[in-house]
Amino acid sequence: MQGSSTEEILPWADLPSSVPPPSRPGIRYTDLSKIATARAPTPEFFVLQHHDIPRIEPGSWKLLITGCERGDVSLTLEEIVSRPSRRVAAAFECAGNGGVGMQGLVGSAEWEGLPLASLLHELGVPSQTREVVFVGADGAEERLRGNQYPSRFARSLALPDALGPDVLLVHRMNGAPLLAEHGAPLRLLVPGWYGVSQVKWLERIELSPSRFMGWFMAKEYVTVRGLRRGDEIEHRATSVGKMRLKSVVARVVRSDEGSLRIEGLAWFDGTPIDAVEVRIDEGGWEPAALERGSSPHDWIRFTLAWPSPSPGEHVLVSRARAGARIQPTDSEASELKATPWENDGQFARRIVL
Ligand SMILES: Nc1nc2c(c(=O)[nH]1)N[C@H]1C(S)=C(S)[C@@H](COP(=O)(O)O)O[C@H]1N2
Ligand SMILES: [Mo]
Repeated sequence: MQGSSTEEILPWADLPSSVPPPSRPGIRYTDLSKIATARAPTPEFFVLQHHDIPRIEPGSWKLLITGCERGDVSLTLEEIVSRPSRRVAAAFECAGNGGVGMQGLVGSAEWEGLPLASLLHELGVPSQTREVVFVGADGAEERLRGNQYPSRFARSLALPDALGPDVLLVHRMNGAPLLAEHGAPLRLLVPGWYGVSQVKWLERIELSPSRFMGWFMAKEYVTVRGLRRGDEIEHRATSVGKMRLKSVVARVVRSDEGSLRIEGLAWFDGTPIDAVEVRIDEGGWEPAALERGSSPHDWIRFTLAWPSPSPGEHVLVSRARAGARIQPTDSEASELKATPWENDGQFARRIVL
């Protein structure tokens, strides 16, 4: 799968020759057609946040941890970086990813940081703790029962999820210090969860005996989905959490000998992906070759040779499989879903040869 310099990435017929610019400043899409390595280089990794990127002075920055058995503890960056760190390759997708940015709100990187579990065990977790709340430095006014109050970007995890071995307080990304746009000096990584859980610009971690109902847990990033209960359809709202099984065709490459190959990416919540299949036009589903990353949380690259395509327009689509799960068609995925979040449907691409 090593690309040589004479290989050509063919243009899609379903999008402009480059990924369209995002609607808000400070936001960047991953251009999936440029991903030649199993990992997106940091400059290609998408950037998204809901408020302005905060200015943080790393020298005066501190992380405050409240509600531990030791009481409230604050740590400098030096005190965090000097503790033993762990590296995890993990991909995450924004739960709002879809056609607008050509599926470009997804990325994969090698993250390095302090395992949250080791820090919390050091500081002591009181027995009444139900959730861990992660609070960023950025924020805006939030509407609560008719009134506006200043608030911070924040998300919570149930305690068992927060104590997962790969949940990290990240200070390095792809072997370099974390960049401001990705949450420097410290961000949370929760492998297998949608992007909204990966809190950037962390300033406070709270051990809490009660459920956290902040804006990005209970108001936004809430998926509404119809569930069939016998003859009835019951609508259910759930907070965006673990990622759904998904794959996308990213590009078609012409090798120096002239043969074509279809390449793409697939990701899930840490459950192993067994297969990715590709369908060309009205043909059957063909199994693609898989190139796995170094951890079950990394995305998988898939490749399928396309030996003798006819000239003209073609439609390419992929679907991932994991155990009994199959990535749904676009109409199956959207049929009972009333919000744009967790868009896991198959994504058909058009190309003209
Ligand atoms: N503090 C803070 N963290 C945040 C956000 C935010 O608005 N503020 N956005 C979240 C969302 S919705 C996504 S998809 C990811 C994007 O991470 P990235 O910019 O490093 O790709 O950051 C998450 N962390
Ligand atoms: Mo997101």
